[in-house]
Amino acid sequence: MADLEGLKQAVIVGKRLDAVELTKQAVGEGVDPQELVNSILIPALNVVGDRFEKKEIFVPEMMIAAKTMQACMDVVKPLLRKEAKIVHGTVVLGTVYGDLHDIGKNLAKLLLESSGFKVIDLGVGVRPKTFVDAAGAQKADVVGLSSLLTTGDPHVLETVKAIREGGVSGGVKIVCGGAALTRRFVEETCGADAFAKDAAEGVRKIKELLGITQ
Ligand code: B1M
Repeated sequence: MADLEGLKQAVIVGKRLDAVELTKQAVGEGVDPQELVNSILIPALNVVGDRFEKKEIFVPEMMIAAKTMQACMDVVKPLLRKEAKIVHGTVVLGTVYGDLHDIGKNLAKLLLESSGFKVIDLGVGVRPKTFVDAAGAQKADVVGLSSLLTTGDPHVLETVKAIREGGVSGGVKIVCGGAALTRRFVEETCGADAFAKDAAEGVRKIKELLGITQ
């Protein structure tokens, strides 16, 4: 039987080979890959975050856990990726300036692509002007911002303002996600169109904003 608790612990303590092996076993035994990400891999990183906050572990251990999670994601990704036949629109996606976290952004990208969106991934530490330029050049329907650090709040605010004032044509929509953000901050303070608590909500909100019903 799949050792899901063992997998979670392996990610938490950063035992990469064990974690990859247990991931392969789990999906081999029919555990739903999306469920594995949502119920085991992401919660494992939440434990890592809590331990970091309590100063029980430090940046190197957090880094090793993140790399372990990413190695597991490499196993799971091909199973999550669906070939979408329709192109619903273009999303320019990136992590805001000053922030190098990308696991959540990459998950959002995977799910968007599987749901029929073309995604232009600007990477991490993206300056407001880069978002504006890319949204204009790609004729984006949506800009997706990811922000994991509280210190990133001003950058989210500045990016939303730059996009709104930057003359990006066609009323581009802005959707923000990431652990540091709240619905209230995103939708009321920043004036973005929607907050997404997870990647699935990101897809749902984007479809809603673009009036896509399939
Ligand atoms: Co960092 N880190 N980290 N970290 N890290 C957090 C975010 C932190 C909360 C940990 C803690 O203290 N509990 C804390 C921030 C505290 C705060 O600001 N309030 C923190 C800190 C402090 C730091 C450093 C400053 C530490 C230091 O150097 N002293 C440093 C910052 C570096 C920088 O960015 N400039 C740092 C570094 C790192 C690592 C490099 C070691 C590593 C990142 C590796 C990587 O990303 N490649 C790391 C990690 C792994 C974490 C935690 C443990 C896990 C983050 C993660 O990947 N979660 C994190 C603690 C936590 O979040 N509980 C922590 C899983 C991921 C799937 O969730 O990104 O929220 P998330 O994405 C979700 C949704 O939010 C949403 O969908 C995703 C999937 O469902 N979503 C979107 C996200 N973006 C979206 C975009 C959309 C839609 C939905 O657009 C449409």
